[in-house]
Amino acid sequence: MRKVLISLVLAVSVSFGSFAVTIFYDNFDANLPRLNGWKESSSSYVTRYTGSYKIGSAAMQLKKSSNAVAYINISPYKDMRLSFKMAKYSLETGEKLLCQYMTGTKWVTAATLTNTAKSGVYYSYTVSIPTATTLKIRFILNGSATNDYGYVDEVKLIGNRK
Ligand SMILES: [Ca+2]
Repeated sequence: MRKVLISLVLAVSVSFGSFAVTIFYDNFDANLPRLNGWKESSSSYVTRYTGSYKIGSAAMQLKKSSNAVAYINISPYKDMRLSFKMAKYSLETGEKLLCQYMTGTKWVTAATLTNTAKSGVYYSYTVSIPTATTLKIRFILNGSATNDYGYVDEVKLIGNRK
């Protein structure tokens, strides 16, 4: 019985032993004229959006064919996890909203939201990020018309200090 208790205490202290820190977080709720910390392919197609499909007071909206990239210095960190939420509206067959990341020379697809997803509903994703110097996170909408929309919210990168 005592042995069981000790293992339990050990297991708890291992899981809470190192506290994850927030390395990057954007909920797009800050009322700024432009998205802060993102490089947009187009300032008219990638915007801060306060309409129906958001968490909190705003989200990032991507229109037609566009993307937004964030560059994050991750050299002090390890055990990283990237989480984010994506929604779509009015996408047709073959059109999709993607999240990709790069820590070396190749983009890795973290999540794909296709036209078959429910419109205006946020889907949550979490992926592990390998240890590296720089992390690029990219959201891409492969739509074809200006009424094809992708939405991104609650982008968060957590990790432990090395
Ligand atoms: Ca938000």
